[in-house]
Amino acid sequence: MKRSSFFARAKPVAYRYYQPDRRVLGRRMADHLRFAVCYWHTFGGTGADPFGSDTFQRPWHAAGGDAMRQAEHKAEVAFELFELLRAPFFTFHDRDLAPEGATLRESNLNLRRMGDSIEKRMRRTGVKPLWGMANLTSHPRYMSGAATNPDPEVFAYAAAQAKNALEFTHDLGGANYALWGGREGYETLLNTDLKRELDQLGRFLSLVVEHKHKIGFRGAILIEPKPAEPSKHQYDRDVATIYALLERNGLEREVGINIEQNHALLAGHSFEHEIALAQALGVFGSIDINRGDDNLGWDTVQFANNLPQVALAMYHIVRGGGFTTGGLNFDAKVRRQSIDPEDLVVAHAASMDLCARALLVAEKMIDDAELASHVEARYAGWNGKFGRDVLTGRKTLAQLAAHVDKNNLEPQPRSGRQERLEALVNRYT
Ligand code: XLS
Ligand code: NI
Repeated sequence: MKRSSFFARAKPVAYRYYQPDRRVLGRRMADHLRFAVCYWHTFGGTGADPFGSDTFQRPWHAAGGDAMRQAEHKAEVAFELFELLRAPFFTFHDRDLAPEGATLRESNLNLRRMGDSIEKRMRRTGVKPLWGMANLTSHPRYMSGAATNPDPEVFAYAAAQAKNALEFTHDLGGANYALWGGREGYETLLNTDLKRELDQLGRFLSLVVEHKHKIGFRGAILIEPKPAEPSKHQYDRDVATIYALLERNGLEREVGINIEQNHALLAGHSFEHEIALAQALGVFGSIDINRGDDNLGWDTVQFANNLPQVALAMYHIVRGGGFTTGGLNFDAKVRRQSIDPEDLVVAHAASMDLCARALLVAEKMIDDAELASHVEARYAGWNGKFGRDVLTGRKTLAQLAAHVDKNNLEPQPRSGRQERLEALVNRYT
């Protein structure tokens, strides 16, 4: 592979655990994990934080450069990294790939022009989009929301942008189209009509789903929860909240959920809680894999590197049937001080290897079946006739009361065995 000067010093990646063709629980490792590199943090990141400016000197960010030429350079380096890592997928926002123009028409044209170049690179490398998205957060026109803006013309502009991004993702053969509502929320209820905004968000989602069917896009529509940041309160708070929004709009069979580790943490949940809940509700879609910091209340989006945590997540993912259109998207950024191009390679490679190792742990946990059999045994009572009758609505409250009375029931407490199960999990990792 010819190297651009950007990654000239990066060593070829050797994985310890990630062997794409290795069979794990009846599937290739690569098909379980479906790794994606995200365009925004990885190639758009500058190392800036709220207290300091850029620390990474990416050549395609040089001031005064030709924006389309810079986008081209970025694409060249991006596909080079995908190949170095042997990552099968990437994810993007429209504005990551091509610069915003003076009008929406010009922006769309820029995206189409970059699309031709991206498509050529996709054909050469076999790398595909896991999902595409419209960036409805960065531009000042969206400061008060995109779908939930008090101004219907902003809603229309966002809809036009989403239409174009969805069609573009479709043309590129994307496996999914995703939405995330960083500005779909509020800063203060003092100026917010919450009910109206929820209705607007529901309408927007419905429009996207209708258009997906109209153009014959076969991928899934995904929505990504996050409780806050950048807004004080976001309507797509967590899996449960999104489920309510979907059900209220009759979309629970149309839209899946893209769960992010750090966002789960910010919502006060464990990562595996969000995964298990999405599976229980039948809306599990995909994962933005990263890592938050238990001591910090914000979105640190570090590369996932915690084996027990990722192993439990993989356990739930695989036990729930694994990914269909989804995958593991590295929505993660290298730290402000990780300024070398090689840091980008190492960050992804190490995290890919960690996820592969976590998959092998999950395989052991599933093969061994001890954890699952504990859970099974704990609920065994519900499998009998009485339990089934209760759940299927064949017992009234009065009949249940009579049952207790007649049998003089006094159920005996049984241990939940938490410590034992925690020790069991440690044995696998
Ligand atoms: C931000 C989100 C973002 C989405 C894509 O917190 O995680 O990166 O995944 O807009
Ligand atoms: Ni994300």
